Amino acid sequence: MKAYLDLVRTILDTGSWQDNRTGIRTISIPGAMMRFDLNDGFPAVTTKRLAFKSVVGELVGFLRATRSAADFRALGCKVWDQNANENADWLANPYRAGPDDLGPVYGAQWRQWPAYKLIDADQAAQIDDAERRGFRCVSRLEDEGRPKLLMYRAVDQIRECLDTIINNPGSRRILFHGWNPAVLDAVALPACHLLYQFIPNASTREISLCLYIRSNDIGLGAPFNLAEGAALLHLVGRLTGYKPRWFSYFIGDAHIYENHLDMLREQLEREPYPLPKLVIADRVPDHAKTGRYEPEWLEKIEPGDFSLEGYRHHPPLTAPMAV
Ligand code: UFP
Repeated sequence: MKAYLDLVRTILDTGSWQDNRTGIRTISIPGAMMRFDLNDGFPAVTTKRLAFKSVVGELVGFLRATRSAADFRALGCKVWDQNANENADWLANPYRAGPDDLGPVYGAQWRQWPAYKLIDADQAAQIDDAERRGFRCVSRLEDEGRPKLLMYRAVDQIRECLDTIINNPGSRRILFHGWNPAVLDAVALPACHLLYQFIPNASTREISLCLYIRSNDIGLGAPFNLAEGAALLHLVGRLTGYKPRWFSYFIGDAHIYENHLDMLREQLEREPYPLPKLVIADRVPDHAKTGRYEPEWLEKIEPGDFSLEGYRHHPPLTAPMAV
């Protein structure tokens, strides 16, 4: 995890102080990147303990389109509790459906992106095409004096990525997005990690991931997000028959909160250990061995299916999360 510690150093050396909505200042840089060769091991931070169970609990929740902090807790992940129940703006939001509700965060967009089309009622070819693509008419209405059909479909972006990896691995369009402008006003937290692009290579049978994070809390968020992205790449590789290889992690606003400085300075004093290995349980089918494509494992996977082998780390360090 040298890349992580180097990024911490770069922010401390070259960053500028910034105010933000949380009231806790950050030292920040605009734009950063880390790139990991997963052949060297799984990118788990070793200069403190990574909350791995929480990471995989959250990932499984996302894959099930979870939108309640209670469901995340049941999967072993408590990181959503404060966002659901302690942020004053969200508590006053008219879309909040009650305690623990988060709105359609991450997984709801990954698995059920709400896609609408407004088509002129006389455009039969467009309506046929939309229906072939799974859109259904949900309403007929008048728009600027013309009759229209409002058509809807929930897009399972992840499933479509897997299908494309299987059927058209040369595609450079295998991506899913978490930033849906139509729901930004109705979620506890607008997506931070928001664009995931898979790049399979049919000749090497390797698959890589480019991940873009618009805003990243380098002390607490980045270790979590790195592990989660890498675990997702391992799972996607397993279900499609590709070996996970390069993981490129791009950040927009890379920042360290003022009250995380002691934790990070302590980590810079610590010598990193060799990286562990990620193991996915045998019960999860390996497409490379079975030749069968079983995407339903996106929902069947459990947090306990992921484990770290040989994870050696320094003692835990904690710091408050800015909400
Ligand atoms: N944050 C992360 N990773 C995440 C996540 C949140 O680093 O996966 F959900 C941090 C980034 C930022 C804060 O410090 O949470 C979100 O605040 P804002 O929306 O103002 O960028």
